Amino acid sequence: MKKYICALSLTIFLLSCNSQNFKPADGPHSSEPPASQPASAPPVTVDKSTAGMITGTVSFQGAAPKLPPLDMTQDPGCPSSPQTSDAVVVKNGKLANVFVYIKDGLPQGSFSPSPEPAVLDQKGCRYVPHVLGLMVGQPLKVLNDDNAEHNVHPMPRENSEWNESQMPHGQPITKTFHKSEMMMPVQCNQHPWMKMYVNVIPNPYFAVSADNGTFEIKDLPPGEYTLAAVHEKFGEQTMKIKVGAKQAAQANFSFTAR
Ligand SMILES: [Cu+2]
Repeated sequence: MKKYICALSLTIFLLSCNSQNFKPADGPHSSEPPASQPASAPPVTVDKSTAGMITGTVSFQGAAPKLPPLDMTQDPGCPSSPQTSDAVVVKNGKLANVFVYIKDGLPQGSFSPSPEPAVLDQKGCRYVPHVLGLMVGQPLKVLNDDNAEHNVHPMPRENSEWNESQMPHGQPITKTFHKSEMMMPVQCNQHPWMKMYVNVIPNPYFAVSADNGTFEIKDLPPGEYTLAAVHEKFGEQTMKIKVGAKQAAQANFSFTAR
């Protein structure tokens, strides 16, 4: 962290906070993903000696909506006590499960996906994590830690739909998505309360806010970016942010109860 010059030297300017490009009432597909570069585009080389980062916190103003508890008693392989929903997670005024990503401003060219899979677990008959990001072409590995059978069913708009059952503690399912797509819902055909969102992004610059609302996007080339934050219930906000060489730029979002 020492190499990053901290907040005082930041140049951050907000031009369009609270823009609402994402309309959850119309379905989680309405956000436009960042533009994909053709696979043949020259790779972007990031100079780590000048790279910066963005850190921030997602806050929540007002009273968080009270969601009904999840009743999983239809399946003896699932928890028998009522479980809290992951759809809105607010603790101490901070909002978790917000997908934060660079929407615009990156250098032209392609970014290679990590060969390491992004992991989606099924644990206690819920998805862990509830919101996940991975790169176009990066494998997604789905695990089943439960004594219950699940049926993993992504419902993409841009990618190919699939739908596979997975036995209790069954073999992992590994898939790849070939096109950018925001907030792709994944549901379980066995358990109607199980739902999560996958974001398929053409670059590695994304994060999901933690339970304390924080996020971090590292190894960014210096530049001026459009940073977006999207939540399944509260929509999308964007802001302009400048990241200088070796700087840790700060970007804080705030969502409001509806
Ligand atoms: Cu299930």
